[in-house]
Amino acid sequence: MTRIPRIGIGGPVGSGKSMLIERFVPILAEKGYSVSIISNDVISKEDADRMRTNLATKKGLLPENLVIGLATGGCPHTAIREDPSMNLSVIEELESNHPDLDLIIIESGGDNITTTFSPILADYFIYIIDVAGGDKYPRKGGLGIESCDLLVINKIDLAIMVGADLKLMQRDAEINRKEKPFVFINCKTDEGVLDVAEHIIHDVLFGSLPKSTITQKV
Ligand SMILES: Nc1nc2c(ncn2[C@@H]2O[C@H](COP(=O)(O)OP(=O)(O)OP(=O)(O)O)[C@@H](O)[C@H]2O)c(=O)[nH]1
Ligand SMILES: [Mg+2]
Repeated sequence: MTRIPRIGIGGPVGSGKSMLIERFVPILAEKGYSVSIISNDVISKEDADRMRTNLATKKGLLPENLVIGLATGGCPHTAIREDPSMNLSVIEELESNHPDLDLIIIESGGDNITTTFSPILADYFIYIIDVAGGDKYPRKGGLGIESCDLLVINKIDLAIMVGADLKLMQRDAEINRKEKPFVFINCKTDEGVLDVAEHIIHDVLFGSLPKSTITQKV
């Protein structure tokens, strides 16, 4: 069976995981990549429902069968790290029913700064924080911030309102992440979202033409 590349997106409650997905998936779609989303929530399946019926556009982000909601219960990191079996069984089904997919995106339920994905589950890890949590977070570090492949610092529009110093966040991210990348974004205006999409294309999909393009050529 084809193994479809997977990215995991984690971060604190409300940092913008779902909204980031909602913003970059259309960019990938426009470039011809076909994706599926597994949205983990602790109790509800609200985020997945929202992606199926995007209120802003009145149409779903993706066909309904490509957005899967999982209500994992317990601690969100359990379902993406300690025991990813729920997610893995959904992936197995996707790989068997939709072998032409280019990418599977797994959103974690909102968690804490020690969040990481099991390498069995995700090939690439995006950790997203927002400036409203305080400009201390890149400095405080934590497994998520330090070990992720791409750190996303969201809601830069709110910096002025909460007194967050973006220059300080940049300096601390550079120190704590060594050479690894990070981007500042604003999901409300899409500022920086293209950078995230380009990281995904370059780091995860690079070298693989969209399968839809390949199919067209055959
Ligand atoms: N001002 C502002 N608000 C944002 C931005 N990104 C997201 N939000 C808002 O932040 C709230 C939480 O966004 P979500 O995308 O639901 O966050 P999440 O991380 O998926 O939340 P959980 O899955 O519940 O942990 C929503 O009300 C968004 O509209 C941003 O860049 N700027
Ligand atoms: Mg969400």
